[in-house]
Amino acid sequence: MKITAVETIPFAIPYRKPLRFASGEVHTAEHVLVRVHTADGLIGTAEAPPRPYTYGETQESIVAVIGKIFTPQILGLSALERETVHERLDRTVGNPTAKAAIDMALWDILGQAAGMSVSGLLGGYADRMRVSHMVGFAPAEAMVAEAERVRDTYGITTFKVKVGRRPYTQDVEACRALRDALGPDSELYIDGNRGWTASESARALRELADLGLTFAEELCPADDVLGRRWLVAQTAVPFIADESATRAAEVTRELLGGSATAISIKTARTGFTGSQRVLHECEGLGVEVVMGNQIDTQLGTLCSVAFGAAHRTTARYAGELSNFLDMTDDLLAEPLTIEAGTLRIREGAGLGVDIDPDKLARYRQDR
Ligand code: MUC
Ligand code: MG
Repeated sequence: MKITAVETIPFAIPYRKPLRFASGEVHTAEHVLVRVHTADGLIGTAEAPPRPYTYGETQESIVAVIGKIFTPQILGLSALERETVHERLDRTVGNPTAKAAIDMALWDILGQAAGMSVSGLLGGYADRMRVSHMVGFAPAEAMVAEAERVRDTYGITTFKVKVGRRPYTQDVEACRALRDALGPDSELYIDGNRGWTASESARALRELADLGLTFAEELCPADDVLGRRWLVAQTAVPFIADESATRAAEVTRELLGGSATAISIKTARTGFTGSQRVLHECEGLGVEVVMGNQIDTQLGTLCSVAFGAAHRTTARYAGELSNFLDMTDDLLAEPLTIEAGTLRIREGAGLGVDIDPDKLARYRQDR
């Protein structure tokens, strides 16, 4: 299982409608397909979705760091030597989605070699997850119409509402309209992508107090250290750290510093190995987690559900697994389907990824 090559293929697939949130907007999935090859002919596949405004990665930086820095350090290692692979990748700070894609491709290889699904290898807890849908910025009526369409078409009843606009009252109005339209049985939580100040967040949460929100995520910058501690101390709903807690050490800092009381786990940025470290840390501390979405394509979504369904703690809440629905197309030959509000893992060895060669030829940007 000696690693012989790491391929990086930038590709671009437009969204049917852009996703807008406080730290940016996405019109086209400009991601990188990562394929790790081994001497015995196995190929592990994953995707790296750059979020320039969140982590500073771009398609170009991912291709460069994998090609120039990471690949030369891991060529010749066995796919089984994951700890050594990580020791070498971790010499470089940052670049979370580039590292995560290599990690997940290695797990894909392990699964294929063992003849077992990655989800089974990781923990094998469940064969599916409940799905949560992320509703981006729009006028309140349009956000309600989207949530109702997604509920009626896919049976999804959990929604993460993007907030963080100014004035905050427009987000309060949108959340209230969603609760009124969806009724008490739907689950709602909010994500501010650092858009508000701590005091705006506190005011908004007071005005939303009767809506029964399940979580509030990253409402204000974690760098406003005292402001965020002050906010979290007075907040009755669990407060999720997402982009402020991208690896186990940051999770420790946010939780022990009192700036978060729950954690978003994204396989797109911590792979499977780092996500397990974060998960086990949270379990040890008794902190709840949610499987987040890095605006993944179906390939990234397959990785999220493989991890989320594998463990009891990640399977507890609905995972953010539906944003590929807004894309015009995808690379997977066999599309994912959400039914009765749930998404199943892929059975079969490894991740069960089948890239459609014609679609890859159409969307790749390096030829
Ligand atoms: C999220 O949970 O924040 C939007 C921006 C980003 O970095 O991830 C998404 C979803
Ligand atoms: Mg978030």
